[in-house]
Amino acid sequence: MLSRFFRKPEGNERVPKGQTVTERFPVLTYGPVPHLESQSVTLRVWGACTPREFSWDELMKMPMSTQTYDIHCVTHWSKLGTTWTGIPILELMKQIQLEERAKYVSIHSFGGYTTNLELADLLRPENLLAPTFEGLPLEREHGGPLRLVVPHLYFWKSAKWISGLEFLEYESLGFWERNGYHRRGDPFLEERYSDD
Ligand SMILES: Nc1nc2c(c(=O)[nH]1)N[C@H]1C(S)=C(S)[C@@H](COP(=O)(O)O)O[C@H]1N2
Ligand SMILES: [Mo]
Repeated sequence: MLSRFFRKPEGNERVPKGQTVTERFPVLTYGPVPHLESQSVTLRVWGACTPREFSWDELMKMPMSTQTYDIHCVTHWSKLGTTWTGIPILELMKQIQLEERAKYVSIHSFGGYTTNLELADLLRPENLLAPTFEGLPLEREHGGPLRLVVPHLYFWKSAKWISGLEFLEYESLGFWERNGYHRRGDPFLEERYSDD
């Protein structure tokens, strides 16, 4: 009987409209999967900030946090209770001098994928640069050695094989956003596609 009080919320309270829960972890990648040695992975920041490049070793020395959350893909699957370990974006940002005009960010990946975020959507405590999924090194297909995780937006915003953050004064659309996806992509508002 106790379980009645301690049970997790029912799936439906957590699953946005139009989504179906999957136990699997589908791979969605446009184009080839890059082969990257961890040591060759760096994170470059530029644009409306003091430019700098973080080495893999510098990144791995930053404070890490483990967080569990639901992820929602625009292709209608949701996966509940995924656990990621990584550098909180807010920790990384302590080492980045932003200019006041920075209002948007373009996320860049090895291989050329890009996606865009408003600064406020990047600067959330749950967002991670994650090398670890469910306690194991993140698989290459899922973005290993390092990917962004922005769980409050559709999963296309969570750039795999992240290589850089370009801070911008004006919004610049990323790969899927230029190809018809919504500029922001909140799954609970069903912001799947752009209207124009
Ligand atoms: N670099 C890169 N990141 C990417 C993608 C991609 O094609 N390239 N696909 C996006 C899309 S559309 C989704 S739904 C998720 C899928 O992540 P997964 O393959 O780990 O499920 O990654 C996102 N990040
Ligand atoms: Mo996607």
